[in-house]
Amino acid sequence: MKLYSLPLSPFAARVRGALYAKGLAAEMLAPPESFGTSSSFRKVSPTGRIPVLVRDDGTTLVESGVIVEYLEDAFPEPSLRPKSAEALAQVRLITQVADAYVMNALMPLFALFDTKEKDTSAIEAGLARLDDGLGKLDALLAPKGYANGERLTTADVWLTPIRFSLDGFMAFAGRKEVLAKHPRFAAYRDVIEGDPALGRVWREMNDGLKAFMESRASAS
Ligand SMILES: N[C@@H](CCC(=O)N[C@@H](CS)C(=O)NCC(=O)O)C(=O)O
Repeated sequence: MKLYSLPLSPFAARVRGALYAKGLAAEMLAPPESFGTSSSFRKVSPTGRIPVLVRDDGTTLVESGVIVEYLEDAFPEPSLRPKSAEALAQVRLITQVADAYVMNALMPLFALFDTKEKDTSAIEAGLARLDDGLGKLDALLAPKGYANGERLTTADVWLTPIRFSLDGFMAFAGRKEVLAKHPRFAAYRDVIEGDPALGRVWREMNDGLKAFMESRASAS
């Protein structure tokens, strides 16, 4: 297998997390320059986006959620899905809430802080939305350990890039207090660092962030 991926892409990071946690080998491929608008890349990725999984027969699959579920179905062991229907629903709930209420609140905030003239009312509204999302997520996390308790599941594969992006946001915006009311997700960073697969994803994203900041600094 091959995976079109970039170190800092949170969507590609999910798939890398699933590959590493399952012990699956995949060659990492960087997409071409301007892949989002490249007509030749559309032959590989109909959405023009990464991640793209290239199977050994050359067929491709896009959308991080679909790829992670495909890996689970095609390579069931070790499983990242809990056995009981109730626990699996909880895992899916965590991933859905993390995406819908945390990731979707977080991403616009980067743009709001990345301007000379700050729109303070939009920032305050955005921070309130993020705080609400973090509260919803924190309430769903297990009191300690992985997102759903003792075993790594697809929920952890989802949460790792989100937790990384949140750390990046807190540093970028100088808003360390964002996690103050959300102790479980605050402590979750230690879970990531203590797990070989999740920790690897975190370090790769960190390397990607450093490279991004350096190229941004040299361009300005
Ligand atoms: N829903 C997609 C989102 C993928 C996505 O937005 N990837 C970004 C990289 S982080 C991308 O390829 N952007 C290219 C573009 O928008 O032109 C998924 O979950 O895979």
